[in-house]
Amino acid sequence: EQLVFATNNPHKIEEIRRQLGDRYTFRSLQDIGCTEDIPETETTLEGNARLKARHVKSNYGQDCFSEDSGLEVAALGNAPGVDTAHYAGPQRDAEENNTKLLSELGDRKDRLARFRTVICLIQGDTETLFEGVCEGRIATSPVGHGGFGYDPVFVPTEGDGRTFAQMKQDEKVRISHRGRAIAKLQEYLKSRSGA
Ligand code: ITT
Ligand code: NA
Repeated sequence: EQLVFATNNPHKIEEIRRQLGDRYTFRSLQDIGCTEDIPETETTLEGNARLKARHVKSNYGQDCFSEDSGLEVAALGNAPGVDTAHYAGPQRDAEENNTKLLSELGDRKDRLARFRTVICLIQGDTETLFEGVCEGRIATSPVGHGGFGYDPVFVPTEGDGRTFAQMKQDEKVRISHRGRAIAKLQEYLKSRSGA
């Protein structure tokens, strides 16, 4: 079965492929010819997830799902939240985001954080949201080379003290925010297909 995943982030596609295997084939925004920027102007992950999926539905007429993810750090009032992708500024890369996060936290003892993913699925005129959360803490310096984004500075509570960037992709996906949201999406699709 073919599903349109309204994303420009190749790491997200890679993780979902890893998780759902060959049951589905995924088409990205690029694959459906959507090259324009979809401005993420909403103030919540839910809102931005909806916006991406609705853009595809209304401009390309295709059923699809999207996801918006964010890192919420308790001691920073749940920042960066919806600004996670551009925390250090519009043209900044992941390393600069991580540097900014570590400097904002300084040597604070309270380093509790959570990753949250909201998926928005549109099928026909029905919209359904799925959420996945992963609790953890922010490391004192970046460790590991796997994954993407904030993975080198995020240590999940359910793990053994390693950062996401030190884990194999399978390990990460089993406990991650995205993995959990995708598992809910998968259950829903299964129940609807009667399989
Ligand atoms: P879309 O095309 O799907 O919007 P994006 O990269 O812009 O891709 P978001 O708007 O959801 O994605 O921004 C979320 C940011 O949060 C992303 O760019 C990463 O910096 C970070 N992030 C999301 N999931 C992550 C993960 O599993 N590990 C580390 N960082 C993650
Ligand atoms: Na984005």
